Amino acid sequence: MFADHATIFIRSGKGGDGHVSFRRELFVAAGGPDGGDGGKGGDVIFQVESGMNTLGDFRHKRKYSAGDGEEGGKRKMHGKSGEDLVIRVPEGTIIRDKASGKVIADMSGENRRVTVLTGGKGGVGNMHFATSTMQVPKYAKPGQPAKELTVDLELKVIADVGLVGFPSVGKSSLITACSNARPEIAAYPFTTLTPVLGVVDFGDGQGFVMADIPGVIEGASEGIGLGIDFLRHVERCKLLLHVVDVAGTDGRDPMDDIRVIDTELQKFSEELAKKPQILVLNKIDSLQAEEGEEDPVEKIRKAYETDERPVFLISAVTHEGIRELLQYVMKRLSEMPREITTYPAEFEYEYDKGADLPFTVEKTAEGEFKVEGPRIEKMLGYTNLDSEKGFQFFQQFIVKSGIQKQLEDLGIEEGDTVRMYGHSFEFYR
Ligand SMILES: Nc1nc2c(ncn2[C@@H]2O[C@H](COP(=O)(O)OP(=O)(O)O)[C@@H](O)[C@H]2O)c(=O)[nH]1
Ligand SMILES: [Mg+2]
Repeated sequence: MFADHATIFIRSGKGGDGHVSFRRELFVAAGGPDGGDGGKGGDVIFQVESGMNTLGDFRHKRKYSAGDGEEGGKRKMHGKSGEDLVIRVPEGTIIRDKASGKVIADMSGENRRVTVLTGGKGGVGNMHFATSTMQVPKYAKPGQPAKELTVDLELKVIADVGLVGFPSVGKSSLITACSNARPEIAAYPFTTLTPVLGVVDFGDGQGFVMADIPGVIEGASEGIGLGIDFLRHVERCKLLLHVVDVAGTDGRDPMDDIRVIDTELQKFSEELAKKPQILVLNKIDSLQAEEGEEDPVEKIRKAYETDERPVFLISAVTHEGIRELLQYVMKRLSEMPREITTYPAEFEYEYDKGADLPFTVEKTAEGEFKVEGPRIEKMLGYTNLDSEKGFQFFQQFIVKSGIQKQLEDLGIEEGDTVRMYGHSFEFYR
């Protein structure tokens, strides 16, 4: 089946560690430090690939990692940088942080190439640590850790005009008749499984993009069948062409069809239902006036036509009426703002600088616990526990770092004591 969403795991490259080494020269027992810097980790970059129109590739591969930076070397050798990873996506893909649902980037409009995770910086080598008092530094800075994120990808195609309607009403035939798109056309439902975009060219750089999406079936907005997955594609369209089989092929009742599609759009979203719409009555070439029955076109006009939703008669087979329809569409579009709906970025990667440093949590006596390690030392070093803000930060740290969970696993109770580097706290949830 067509994929218009996917969940993947992305990871930028770790920075290479700084190197520890010393110059070795003839007749010199121990030269100065000459350990070089680590290379930078690779970035994870998303890039729009024209012509790509599904997220299908992401179903087979779910993990994406950029290259790690290499460690620095002897003789001040700089470590090699890790390779950037470029992930290609169709235009209109929205990248979200899975945990929070926040938008990281909407790959549409100006956003053709976006760096989502930057690689870790390389650590500096021991050559930078020599001072007059420390001439043989045996330490270098480790590279920054990799950044990792699970992201949801969602494709909402970008088109000015979207076709909606039941399967087999002639949507694919219409887009074929008026654009460069060549979707499958068949007498049975569900032939169109991927959204197809076509350019309707009016010459002189004038024109618009039309999207053919799979037919909406009854109950689509409740997730029955395929329909609902596809309705989201027309959310960004400026105008909907609601295509109807006015000839009532295979016993369809066009009056019923219009009512059902209207309710499905309404149920999907208020916004979709309110989008400017044109009722396109297709297959007028095979319309047969039944003896004694009211003309279906007249019936539809009476029941559904309004100033906001005009009715057009066409035949996607004989092309009758298509010119007039397209000219009207152009006119309506020209009255609308040019921009497409894009989603602003709202997510920023929170980089926990000490996350790679270790700590330990232990029970030292009945009702007494001790937490220590470089990660705690570092945090206490930059946190002022006497200020309200500082203390709030400290409390969040205890939860976020997993310390609280570990204390609870060790059976801590309210009122117990927790010691950290000379501070002692009473534990409350
Ligand atoms: N007579 C007639 N048949 C049409 C017309 N448009 C489409 N069809 C036929 O209706 C069937 C479904 O068409 P298709 O474009 O695949 O419908 P979709 O499912 O809405 O994309 C095909 O057999 C088409 O040949 C039309 O204007 N007149
Ligand atoms: Mg189709």
